[in-house]
Amino acid sequence: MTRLFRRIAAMPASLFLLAAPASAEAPEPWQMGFQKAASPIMEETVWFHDWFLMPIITAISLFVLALLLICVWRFRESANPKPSTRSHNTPLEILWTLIPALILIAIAVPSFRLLERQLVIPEPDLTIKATGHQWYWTYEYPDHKVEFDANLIPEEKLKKDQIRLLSTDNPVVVPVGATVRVIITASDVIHAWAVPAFGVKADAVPGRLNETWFRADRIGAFYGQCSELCGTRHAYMPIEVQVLSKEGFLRWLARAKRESAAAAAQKTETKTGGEES
Ligand SMILES: [Cu+2]
Repeated sequence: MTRLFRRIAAMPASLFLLAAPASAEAPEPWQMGFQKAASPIMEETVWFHDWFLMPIITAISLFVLALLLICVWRFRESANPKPSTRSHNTPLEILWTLIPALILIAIAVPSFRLLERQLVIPEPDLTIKATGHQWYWTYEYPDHKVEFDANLIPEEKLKKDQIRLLSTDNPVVVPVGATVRVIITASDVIHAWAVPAFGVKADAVPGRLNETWFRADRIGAFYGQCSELCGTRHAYMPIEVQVLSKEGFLRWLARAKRESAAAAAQKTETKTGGEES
């Protein structure tokens, strides 16, 4: 706990100023691209996809299309009553093997760099355990003895700023700028914990712990969904992450601790009460 305080206090003030306007990152109707990045990993993912891979594959597609059109035109039957019998061309074959291999290597370098940054988890400020159930998520903050379930808010109970099929009754809350490690598992079948704006998606497998991490770089609400088909209500177990200022997070944490303690006390009470009767 004190370590978390210290880590948060040590973060540059600019981080909190930059993160001032609250935002919500959720899918929009007819959305074509990614949601706006809200973590360093997602920023790099967006760069890799939009500004690195996309130009390369567009150029390759246009080049192949041009070659095809040239062949169709030049070697059409009417212009070539007697077809060529040429079968191969060694220099050309070496080139069309070597050049694609070099392109693939050029793509692999930033790709593996990104993969490494996703998989090697930096020293976390906060650890959250997410457990998937049919069909809701349980969240634990093991260092702070906080535990709660997050269920979908039914359509008829939605408040003004809540989003249909995405808002939950108990969102995950994290401080802005903190490195959050998420430990992911499931109690029944395979689910997957995913928040697109953070560039995070990991399978929740019963009996196994998966790990991922994110660092939200702005305040706001961020939404994701279970991303592994897990049964009839798979579409109704969303993920909502509220990113708060460090003070807001600590206030929330104090309240959540009290509520978790009260819930745990009530549980043991009903348990012992049930044994007596
Ligand atoms: Cu699911």
